[in-house]
Amino acid sequence: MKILHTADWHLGKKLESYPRLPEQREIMQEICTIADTNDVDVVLIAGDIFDTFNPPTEAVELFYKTVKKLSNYGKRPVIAIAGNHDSPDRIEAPDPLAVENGIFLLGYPNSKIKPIELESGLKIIQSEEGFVELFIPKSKENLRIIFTPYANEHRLKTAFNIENEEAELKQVLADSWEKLADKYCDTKGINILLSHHFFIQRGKKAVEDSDEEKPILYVGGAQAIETDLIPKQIQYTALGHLHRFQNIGTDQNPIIYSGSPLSYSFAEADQKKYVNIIEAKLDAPVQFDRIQLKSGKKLLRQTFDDIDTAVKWLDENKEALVELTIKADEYLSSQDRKRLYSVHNGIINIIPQIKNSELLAGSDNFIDLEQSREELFRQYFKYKKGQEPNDRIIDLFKEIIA
Ligand SMILES: [Mn+2]
Repeated sequence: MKILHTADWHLGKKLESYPRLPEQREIMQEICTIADTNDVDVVLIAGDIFDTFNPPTEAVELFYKTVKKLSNYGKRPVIAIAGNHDSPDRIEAPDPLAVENGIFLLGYPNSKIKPIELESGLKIIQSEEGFVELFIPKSKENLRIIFTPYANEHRLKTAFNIENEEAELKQVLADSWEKLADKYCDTKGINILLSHHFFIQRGKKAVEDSDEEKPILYVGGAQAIETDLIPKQIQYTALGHLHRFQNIGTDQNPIIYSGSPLSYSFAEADQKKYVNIIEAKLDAPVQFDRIQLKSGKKLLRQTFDDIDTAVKWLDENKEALVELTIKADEYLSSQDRKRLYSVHNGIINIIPQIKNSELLAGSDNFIDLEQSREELFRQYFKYKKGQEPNDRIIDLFKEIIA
């Protein structure tokens, strides 16, 4: 059975105010083509389909068109879960229509797919909250999916009927997975975990990633889930959330973030983007081969000492989206600013860095804008309130940013 794993489409996302929808249209087409040319049997989308709870109409249309193409009239099932950027209700809204096309949209950890058989031969064999077993017509094999869309603390507690304030949520999740795996996941089918949460290897510090996506799940939700909590029957774990492709499992037992299909922040500027193609067999380790995506603009960050060099470089990199840092003795004049913008349409930010200004001499007015947003917020808070923000305020700030 061939499975395509992708995640973090963030449809509707802009880079500052620069719209990425044209690139998103291209990349969606590229993913559809990859599914076709690789003769994929199933598509998994591991959350953060949209960038916001209320995405623009064009983004919603693009999503529906894309999953319809991917599903190939119900012959190739598409299973998508909500991420922390998605509204679970919105994700599930088109459900009856989607199901008829073999598209299964899951918003909550306790969502359930109704049994159904399509003309294509696709069949839901059995299902319960957080689990589905499908018969895949093309490969004639059964696929079991334990799924956990993103859920904050409140959603998790509601989904699992938890009243105990102290309950450790990741343990609740792990127990539920184990129960489902023991009940359904034997060697007569392919067994997959599909989730949008933040996973780490026990004892290891979190991998460095895009500053935008890491810390948020510490707030309220299940916190970081150790990978050894994944049931042993699971042959492949398809994750969403981190934007850089990474395997936090092993070759034998892959636990993979497929990453986003486009670079969505300058922190991802140097990343290559992929979808993962998994070849799964009964009772054997899966094999996988990531395919690099080609569409979309490059994100480039560059620092210059003078405007002439910057202009020349901009002219040579017209197709990229760029963040410029200009080191100068004085603040950037409006004339220089104009000159830069006039040679390039994709300038997202110009960050002035003053080298020798009197402003800086012995004063603490200088703000280093290359610091993280959290650090900048800390400084601002201290400046405004005269004291350090406490952990609760920092957590709240992270949640708002997310
Ligand atoms: Mn996410």
